Amino acid sequence: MDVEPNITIGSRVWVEDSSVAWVDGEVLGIRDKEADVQTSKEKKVVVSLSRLHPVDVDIPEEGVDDMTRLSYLHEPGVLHNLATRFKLNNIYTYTGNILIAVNPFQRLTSLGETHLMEQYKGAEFGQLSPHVFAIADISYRAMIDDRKSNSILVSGESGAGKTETTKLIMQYLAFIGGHAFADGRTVEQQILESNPVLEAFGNAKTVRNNNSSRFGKFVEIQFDCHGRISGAAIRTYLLERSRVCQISDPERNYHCFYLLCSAPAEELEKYNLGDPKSFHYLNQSSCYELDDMNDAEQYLATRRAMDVVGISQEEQEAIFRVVAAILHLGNIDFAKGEDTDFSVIRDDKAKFHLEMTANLLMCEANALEDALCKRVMVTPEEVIRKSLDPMGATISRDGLAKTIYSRLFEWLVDKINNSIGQDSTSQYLIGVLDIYGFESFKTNSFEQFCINYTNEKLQQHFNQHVFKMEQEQYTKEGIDWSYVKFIDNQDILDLIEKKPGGIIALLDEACMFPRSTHETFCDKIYQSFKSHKRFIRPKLSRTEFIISHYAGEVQYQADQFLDKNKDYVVTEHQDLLTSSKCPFVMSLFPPIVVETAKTSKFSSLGARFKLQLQQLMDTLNSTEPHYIRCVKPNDDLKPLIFDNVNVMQQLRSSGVIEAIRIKCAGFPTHKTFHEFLVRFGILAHNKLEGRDEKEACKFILDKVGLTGFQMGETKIFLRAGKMAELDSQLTEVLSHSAKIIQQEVRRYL
Ligand code: AOV
Ligand code: MG
Repeated sequence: MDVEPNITIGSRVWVEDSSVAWVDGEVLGIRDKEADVQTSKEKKVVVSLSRLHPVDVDIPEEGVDDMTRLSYLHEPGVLHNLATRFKLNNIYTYTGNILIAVNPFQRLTSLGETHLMEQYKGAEFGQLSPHVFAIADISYRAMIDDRKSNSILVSGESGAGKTETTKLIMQYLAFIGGHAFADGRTVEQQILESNPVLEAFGNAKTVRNNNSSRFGKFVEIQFDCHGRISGAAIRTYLLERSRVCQISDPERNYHCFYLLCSAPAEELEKYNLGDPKSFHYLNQSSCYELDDMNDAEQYLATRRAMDVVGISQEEQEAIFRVVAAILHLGNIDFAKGEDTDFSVIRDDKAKFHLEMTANLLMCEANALEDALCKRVMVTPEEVIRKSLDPMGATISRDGLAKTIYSRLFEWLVDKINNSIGQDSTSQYLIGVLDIYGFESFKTNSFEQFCINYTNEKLQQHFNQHVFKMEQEQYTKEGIDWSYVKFIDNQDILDLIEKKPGGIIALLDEACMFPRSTHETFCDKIYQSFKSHKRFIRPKLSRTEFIISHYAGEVQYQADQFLDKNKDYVVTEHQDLLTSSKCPFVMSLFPPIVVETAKTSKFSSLGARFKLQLQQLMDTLNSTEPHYIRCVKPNDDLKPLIFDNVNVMQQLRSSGVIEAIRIKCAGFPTHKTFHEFLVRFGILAHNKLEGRDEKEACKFILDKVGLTGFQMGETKIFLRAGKMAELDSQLTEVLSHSAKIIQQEVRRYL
């Protein structure tokens, strides 16, 4: 990238193009600072020389498996390399030690995964083609060798393949750290089977992904001193609650609702379920079935997975009873009562669903009706019973559905954690992070705000790791390296999370003031961030705001921010469910101790989420991170299509291009003197006697005449491509007799 392009007549160049991002062409003529270029799209264009990039003519036809081997590191080079490899079904490519994974939207392994895992086990990094298994393997080796926790952070936009990638990592770790001869339910089986359970309840079809995770997940796999899996902890982040009662066409609600509607007949009878089209929470969208998912089979598979993770038959039954209850709950409609504005249950059909819901939740139908339609207000003077109008009752009903569902999800996560068990003696772990990618829709609410905030946090972690660590290392080793600038996003994080004064803090303030509305909240933030360069006030709206995120601008609609930020359960709902005769339902709503209810201040989802994120960052900071960047090749979710413009946008916004630039501007390969000697000592032809490690390394480098390296205090730093040069020399030298010499060198060391 820092190579000054040497462009002359006849040069092959990349030219920017609106439909394919970059198109290649040949320079026909040069005038001043402009060139005439004939593109391969049969077009003649005039382009400023500064906007042209030379085509890398040296790279093999099939591309290179590590971007740092490209001779020119510019956007078109990187994009072209990924596209070339994708066509050959090589979906994985390294950039140094970052793995880029392009979603193939089809199964590619022909040999079977176990065979593949065998190959990657203990293989030297970079020796085999890039793969998720290689990243999992180095994380595991690093944990064992350096006695340090590691983490693997998987990121990418919705549908890019994060969850599938995470499952491959978990599969590999279970393979390498599993108990090969153990019988029964092993820890690793439980860990793997937690995925289908959580997906059934936490994933749904969205416009971006048929199996979109609507929660974030950090799985901490614990190992004992022998490197065997000894426990695990699953932490989840912010499940999207609104989906339970509100979906847009052509999306779906959470999978579990459809699975249950496809359960065996006797179960449907028990729960009085049938056609999903008859339920309000499902029929707001016309999508019921998914091409690649058989709900009936999936229902049975989920039940089996629940068995494995230790959820008993009785518990499973109770869980699905609650799922059915939510469907019936959604069908309880309200109408205005005679002579009043107060609401009553609309008709016999709605009454039937009320009975069914009460039945399944094991509470009194009358009590349920009251909890939905009435509120008790306690003032210092008196207790007022207020009836809600039909609109208010509907909101109350949906609130109840969301509360029950989110408690159910939390219960599942707790149950799985308890049943897998934590190894409190474990010192090392590998954490795997699969969190929702950056989102920008037509309407963006509080959920998108939190999701994008998460991504800002992770981007900062990535920046700090890749860039700052790289620089710090150069400084520590005394390497001369001119400072390369990178985009820091601390200013966006300050805007969101600074205390006091950030958006989350101001939102909490607004939530505590009884008279605030989303308009007053917006006024406040417009005022506070008037001159913040990451904050934009849209011209035509008084209830929206724009944040200029690292990955692009997102316009947020603030109208539901206050409601969604309030984290409380309506007392009437709480009382209703605490008094359920079903021990399971009761356990979802343990009674609130009166004292804390009175004294507890307002609890905010934003603040809680911020704290959770901070804890996650603390955990990540104590580990050695590895990054996987997932890329979605097209928005049609189809195999074999590689949409250049779309991919380019993702590479830019994920910081991959920036990371490549930084890496290659410096010295991407680092080896300790010792590592270097073990690998290349043989190039010295047995002349290392009497030299210390550093001198020995220098001797070898001079001997082979290598340029583009620097000696640090403890390590050698090589420019991009230099390792390959050394390796080819090594291949030449390695002969039968050379092997004997190497043994001697080793003995000397
Ligand atoms: P995501 O986790 O990144 O989105 P997924 O991992 O769910 O995306 O992938 C989306 C779909 O792409 C999957 O359901 C598969 O059909 C396909 N897919 C992904 N990776 C592979 C692979 N390695 N091999 C074959 N097919 C794959 V979201 O959860 O929406 O941000 O919130
Ligand atoms: Mg996912």
